[in-house]
Amino acid sequence: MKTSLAAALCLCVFMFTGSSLKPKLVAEARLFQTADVSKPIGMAKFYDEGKGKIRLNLTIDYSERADSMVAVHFHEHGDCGNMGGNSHGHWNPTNEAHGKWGSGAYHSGDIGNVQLDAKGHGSASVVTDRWSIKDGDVKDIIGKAIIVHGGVDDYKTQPSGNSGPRVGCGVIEKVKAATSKSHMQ
Ligand SMILES: [Cu+2]
Ligand SMILES: [Zn+2]
Repeated sequence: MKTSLAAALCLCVFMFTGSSLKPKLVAEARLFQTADVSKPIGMAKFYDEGKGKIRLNLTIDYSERADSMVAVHFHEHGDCGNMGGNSHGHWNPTNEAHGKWGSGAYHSGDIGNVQLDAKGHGSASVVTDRWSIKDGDVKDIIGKAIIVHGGVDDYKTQPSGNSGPRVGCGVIEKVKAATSKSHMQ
């Protein structure tokens, strides 16, 4: 009995002090429908995990796309105009071929396919050292666009996986230090 109480207290103290070490929110992108920019369809949150790694937690809530698979990539220009066309091609700081995340070759923003459920909800999470939020860094993701496609990425076709129309878009923006205390969600 005494041991478990001590263990519980210990865990409690650990969780309390541990909370300040949680990854810090450093950037985010609010995603909207390209056909109607008043309609939000998701959120990308980027956290500094330390040691040069950044985590993306992506959530999509796109009811019009329920029960489908959508492809997600970072595109090189942070401009969602012209139905996402202004974002141009895939952001490709390492000059690699388009492909599947984690495979031999892929673009640094090839997040890949995300399955949406019956309500249009889906999520993805990635931790990588391919991104940074440092000005002038070739890996800097700030100002890039995140495009949600209405089709499935085949991970093969160059240069963009034959992923279909651009149905959602958002621009990655830096989160200022004063508001970066929010915990991971
Ligand atoms: Cu794309
Ligand atoms: Zn790509």
